[in-house]
Amino acid sequence: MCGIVGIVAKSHVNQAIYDALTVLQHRGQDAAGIVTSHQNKLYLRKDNGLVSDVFRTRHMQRLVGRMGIGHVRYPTAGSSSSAEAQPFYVNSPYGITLAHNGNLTNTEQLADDIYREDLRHINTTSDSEVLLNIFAHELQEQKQLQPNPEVIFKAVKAVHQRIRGGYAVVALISGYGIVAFRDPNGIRPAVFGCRATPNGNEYMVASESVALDALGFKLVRDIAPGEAIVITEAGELFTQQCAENTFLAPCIFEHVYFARPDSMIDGIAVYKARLRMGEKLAEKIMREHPEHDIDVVIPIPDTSRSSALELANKLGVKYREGFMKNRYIGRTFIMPGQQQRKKSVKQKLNALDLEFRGKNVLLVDDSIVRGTTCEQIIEMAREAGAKKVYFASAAPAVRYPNVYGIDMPAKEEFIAHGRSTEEIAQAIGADWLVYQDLQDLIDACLEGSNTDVTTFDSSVFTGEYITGDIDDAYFERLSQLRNDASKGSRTVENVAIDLHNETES
Ligand code: PIN
Repeated sequence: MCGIVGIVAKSHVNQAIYDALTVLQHRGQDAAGIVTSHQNKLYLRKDNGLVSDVFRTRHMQRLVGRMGIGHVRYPTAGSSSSAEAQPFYVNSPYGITLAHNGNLTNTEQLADDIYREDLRHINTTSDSEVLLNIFAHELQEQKQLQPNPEVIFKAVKAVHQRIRGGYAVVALISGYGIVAFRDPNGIRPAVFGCRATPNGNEYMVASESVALDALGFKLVRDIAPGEAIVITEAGELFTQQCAENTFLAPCIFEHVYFARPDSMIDGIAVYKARLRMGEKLAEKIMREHPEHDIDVVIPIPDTSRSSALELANKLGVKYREGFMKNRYIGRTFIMPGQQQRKKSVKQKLNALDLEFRGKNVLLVDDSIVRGTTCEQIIEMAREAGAKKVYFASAAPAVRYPNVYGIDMPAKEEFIAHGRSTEEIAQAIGADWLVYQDLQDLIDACLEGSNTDVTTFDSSVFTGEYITGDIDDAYFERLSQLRNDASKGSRTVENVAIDLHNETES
């Protein structure tokens, strides 16, 4: 998962992009980068680490210019070496930098085509560098000395024809403006907004609307699936549909876990969707366990709080915060390596014994993926004196890999792999376990929303992939890339030369 931002303003954008990246930090904590454009020159700073670690005052001072783009990264493809931090840069044509959220599913084929047919060199294993080179090649094919909206839209059209997968992209063309586009299924989110100033309109593109809110930009709308927008340095906005056969099917996992609750995605209020997930889950619990003896509902912070609250209301049971979270520790889900994950659960969560002692508790989490953290948390609840520990997941069982940009383990590592709900309950040590039904999850997102969405990419629950190009051979390659053993070794291999980046000095 990654977060992207792009701003064209009337004054320097370095601070605004930095601020936006901190608001999008939940989307990736592995690396961060900003590039700005000033008097036809690009200024780049990127490195591994949190936004607050990557950008020091000296870096910020060098990031001059009234337009720029930024990125926060969690690696879904490629290695986690700092050479793969984004944005990426190519000098021809015009000087383009690009940042991307998502995952291309035909990267290998594209990399080969780029080398053989487009005669371009790829220096990393990142699909974003591939995407940038495809875009650059297609722009070059237009043979224009200066870019303009028409040639950019043509290039984006050609990009859509060549690439497959889920992607939300923001690119900065030196001295010209920024370009943003979203895949033909709108799998990954992207919005744009506007802020009026005495000197004219300023525009901003971001992964989530919360970044616009934080910077005082008014949400204009989501970028439509397959649509591209161009904002020139002078502040002119151009939009065009650039893909054929578009069909909105956004990623439902944004609502389950990834997006901030205060974001609106495709007309759906994430917070409201999570409240309704809790309601639906309560209804299922009442159906499956009408005689339940739950004394207290306790969320596993943070994401599941909203669902757990409504779940408790609907069940007519007390809601208590039984786990306190150390807010200065990163999300365990997105820390590479199982050992690291195991260690960090205890550092991250502490049980309040008084809320557990002698009680039958229902723990609520947004989802169960590997099942390692919930197993440890159930153990903590028992150590804190709980009599019985029940477990509810606001999402259905995760059984299939995500190929559109959410980093998930190989399917053998899912706790639900080859297990029934009862077997999973046993494996994680719960007295019983209830999963949300997929239709209820979908209804929770759609009900009461003013949205064009009719269906979601729910492939992690169903194994149905909307882009229609996912086969066993693809999974085989993915499995090799994603098991923890290979992730561990990836960080030391293939460290490419870090080109065009500001140095530490
Ligand atoms: C945690 C969000 N959420 C917790 C992410 C854990 C699965 N995990 C997905 C549950 S937070 S496991 O809100 O960001 O703090 O099943 O892989 O053990």
